[in-house]
Amino acid sequence: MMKYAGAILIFGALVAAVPENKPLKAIAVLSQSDTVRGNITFSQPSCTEPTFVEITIEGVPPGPHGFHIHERGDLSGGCGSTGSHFNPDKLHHGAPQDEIRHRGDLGNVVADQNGIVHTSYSDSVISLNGFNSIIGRAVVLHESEDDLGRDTNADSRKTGNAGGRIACGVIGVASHEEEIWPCSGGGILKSFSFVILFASLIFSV
Ligand SMILES: *[C@@H]1O[C@H](CO)[C@@H](O)[C@H](O)[C@H]1NC(C)=O
Ligand SMILES: [Cu+2]
Ligand SMILES: [Zn+2]
Repeated sequence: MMKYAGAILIFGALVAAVPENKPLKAIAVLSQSDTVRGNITFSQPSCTEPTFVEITIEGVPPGPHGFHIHERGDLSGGCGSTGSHFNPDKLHHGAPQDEIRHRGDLGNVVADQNGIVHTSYSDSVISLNGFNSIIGRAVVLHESEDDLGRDTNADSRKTGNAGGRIACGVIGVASHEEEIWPCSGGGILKSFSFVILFASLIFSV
């Protein structure tokens, strides 16, 4: 019995010693435009924390432009084949701050007089892990301003009337292999390891 307890103790200690989660990182590089260039990076410090979004785009007509995550990372037909706003919860279109919004609703980005967008913020609705992860979906920059669901016409609560799609990019993994998606299962194994560790401590005395 003592022999097994010792082995279990060592196993438990090893699993419990697995380092804490590293931030999950993703990137979308805008394409499908002759003039617009842009990098959008996403970083989530842990499985449940808000996702930090950093947006750098150039070559954009000055002013506000709808900026969303669309459901498909399919650029086979250009930005047109990325589908609708990412909306797994089947809610209506809204502003990023709204309780009721599409998961993909990131509102607008504003280009300055030089056509540059440079902004960053945290969003607690989009996630880089789990069932509703945005990995593999697409970022889309629109021609017009997103009305954030505030207009009276029917499309306002569907698309925000943001107009044509001027550039888009697929959201891909940007983490190192050893940092990859520790959220699914890792947490359970880790908490279970403490139970084993504790049990083996009791058995070994
Ligand atoms: C996107 O990232 C690449 C690589 O870091 C960089 O060379 C390029 O200038 C960036 N594009 C924009 C628009 O910031
Ligand atoms: Cu859109
Ligand atoms: Zn929407």
